[in-house]
Amino acid sequence: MRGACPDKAKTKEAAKKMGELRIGLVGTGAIGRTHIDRINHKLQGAKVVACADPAAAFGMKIAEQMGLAGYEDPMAMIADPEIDAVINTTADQYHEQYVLAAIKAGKYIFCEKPLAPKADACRRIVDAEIAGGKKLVQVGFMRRYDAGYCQLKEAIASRRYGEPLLLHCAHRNPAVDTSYDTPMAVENSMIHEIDVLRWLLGEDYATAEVRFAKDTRRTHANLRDPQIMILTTKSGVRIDVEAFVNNGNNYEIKCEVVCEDAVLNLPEPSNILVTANASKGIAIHKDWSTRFVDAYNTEFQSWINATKEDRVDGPTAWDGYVGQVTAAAASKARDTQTIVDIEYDEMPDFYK
Ligand code: ISE
Repeated sequence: MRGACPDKAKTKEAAKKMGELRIGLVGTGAIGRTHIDRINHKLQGAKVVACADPAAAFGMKIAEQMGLAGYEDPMAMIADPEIDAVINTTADQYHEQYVLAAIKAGKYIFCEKPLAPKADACRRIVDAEIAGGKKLVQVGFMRRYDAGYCQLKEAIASRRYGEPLLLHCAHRNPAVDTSYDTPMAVENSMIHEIDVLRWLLGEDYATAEVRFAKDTRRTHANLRDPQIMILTTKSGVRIDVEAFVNNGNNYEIKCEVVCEDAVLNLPEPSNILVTANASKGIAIHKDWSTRFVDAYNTEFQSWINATKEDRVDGPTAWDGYVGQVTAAAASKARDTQTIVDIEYDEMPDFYK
């Protein structure tokens, strides 16, 4: 049911007059609200004019607080002709239904990672998009927009340092809460490495393996922490990724690419060096929202621009599918403590 009051309807009208993309966002939790704020106050060419949440009352409350049109039913918002494009920041289990609804409505949709929690659900999205005959889906793998990863990609692609041979990576969070369990290290955290390293190297994976280390004293009964994921690519590049999500210190993402003729390291966005109280210090990142703030801004500005130009130019539904097939293989490898071969369906011409 629609819940827009007249002045909020005017917001949509005003956005239309200015030639701005009118976005409806489903999933009004913290990340969704951050994206509303970034689009409405920092970026150009679009406004989030409406929102909804699977928990209808919560979505309506956020709409009221943020001055947006609220919809009790997210499906009604997605289908509304006043909405040009959709952002999906719901919990993972809701992703598929809203992405399929946007495809059915012929609207561009940005879906936060993962595209869906299971590979078969991602494949259904891929099939629906192909059946609709038009690419509409972008997945929120924001690391592809990080300036440091872009520099690494350019350096690797140029081959001026020879072939990449080995990658040593780390994904460290200061702390996670007790709802974060062992599978989430792959499915929620290292899914970023699964996507961005495949993009960096420009090739798919062949095998996955996950091993545990000695557990930190900070962990709990449902979480083995740290873990190491080992991937090999089809051409034989070997990658190790440490996930240590209760490191007690900082949010730190490392990526070292060992090439034949050089070692390349991912740079971090720098902070000022402060001299005070008889010491010198540089503030560290405590979480991903500050570490990747520029990447998020670039990602959404690029999505807005491409959507207005009637195209998708970021990570596709196919990338979302490949990510989940890889994550499923890594999860199986962890549960069986074996090395698992990764089998993807053949890439449809539609995505080539
Ligand atoms: C979180 O869900 C994210 O997506 C962050 O980017 C990641 O670094 C963190 O480990 C995840 O829990």
